[in-house]
This record gives sequence, C-alpha cells and structure tokens, in this order.
Amino acid sequence: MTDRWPEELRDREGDGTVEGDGTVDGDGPAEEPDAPDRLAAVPASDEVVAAEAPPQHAGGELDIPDDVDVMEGEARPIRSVAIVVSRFNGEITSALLASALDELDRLEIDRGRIVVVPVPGAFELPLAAMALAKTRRYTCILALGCVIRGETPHSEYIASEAASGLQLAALETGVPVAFGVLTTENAEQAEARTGKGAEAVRTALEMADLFAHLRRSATASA
Ligand code: INI
Repeated sequence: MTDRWPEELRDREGDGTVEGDGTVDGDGPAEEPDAPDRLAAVPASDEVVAAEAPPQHAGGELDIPDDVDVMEGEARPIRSVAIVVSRFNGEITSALLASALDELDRLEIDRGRIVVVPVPGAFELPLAAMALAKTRRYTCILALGCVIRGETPHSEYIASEAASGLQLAALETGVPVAFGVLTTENAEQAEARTGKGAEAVRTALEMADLFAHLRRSATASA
C-alpha cells in the first residue's frame, strides 16, 4: 500500500480537517514496510503515554478469578486519532463531535494529533474509516453518525450497513474503530445521547491500549 495521503483526503484548509469526494485509495493489504503482519496495525508501546485514570466507560463489572492473568486496556493518550463524522443530522453529529473532542482534550491529546473527516451520511462512514485505517497513520478511528428511524426501511439499511461496514474496517485492518453512531426513533432520543462521542473516544483508546499490551506480550514471548 501507499504511505501517502490520497489526493482527495488532503487537508486542503490546513486546519486539521480533510474532506473527500468519495474517491479514495483503499486498495491493497494493510501493511507497513517494517511490520509485515496485521499486528502492524497495533499501536507501538511508545504510542501510549501515561495519563490520569479515566472514568469507567462501559457499564458492568466483571468478576474475574484472581488465579488467571488479565490483559486489559485503558483509555490513555495515543499518537493519532481520526474522527470520521457524517454531515447528515448535522446538529446531532456536531454535538457528538464536540463530546468526542472534549474527551480527547480531557485526556490531553493535542489537537494536532486529531484529524476530522466529514462525510455525507452514516452510509459513507465505513468507506472513509477503512481508507483511513489503511493509511496506518491513525492509532484508532472514531465513527460518529446519527440514524433516525423514518417511515421507510431506508434508515434500517443505513444503520445496519454502517455497523457492519465499520466492524469490517476494524477487522480487516486491525485498527480499532469505535462505533459512535446513534440509532434512534426520533431526534429527542438522539439529542439525549450525544455523550456517546466521549464514550466512543474511551472505547477506541481502551482498544488501542489493549493492542499495545498484546503487542508487547507477543514480542516478549517471541
Ligand atoms: N444518513 C444518516 O447519517 N442518517 C440518516 O438517518 C439517514 N436517513 O435516514 O436517510 C441518512 N441517509 C443518507 C445516507 O447515509 C447516505 O448518505 C445516502 O444514502 C447516500 O449514500
């Protein structure tokens, strides 16, 4: 794969935001020259630096016996993060984005390490997330969108394609992709859930940290 930005994804404004026209260089295996396998996508240990302990981000406690090893990540600052966000239902997705950026600020991740990639709608999120993941420039990716159920099945298709496509982008590349797409019955429910942007940040960073642990342990036992 190429290590350069596709022309269409360059930061034209110079403000850390890139916009595509749908033509992206998404072909080829997700490889780095110095890391031949899929673990190449896993953040290197030096990408994770110390930070204050974040709040619990997913409900529920696990009861794990003391006599087994536990490998678990936590949300810590990382080298770089891409946020792909849909313009459809823009008032809601702007609030999701603000929530995500607030959380990244709280975790002391410099704005210079963040790129925001707007796309037309939730249906377009997977293609952009996959293209971004394949660049290997981002330790993790957040996908933010909002699908409000309409009177036709249209929204169902969009929501389900967004979910499966984003999961595919993560599975194909090994880069954590957080699902920050709201799927609600109405706008009021969506407005009440815009804190999901922050949750997506913590989820993506926890997975990136988990992969850093995994990579270190794989290297140590090799
Ligand atoms: N896109 C959304 O992000 N949310 C929606 O609720 C939505 N609905 O309901 O139509 C929506 N449609 C646009 C879609 O994501 C694509 O942009 C469009 O179909 C072109 O591919």
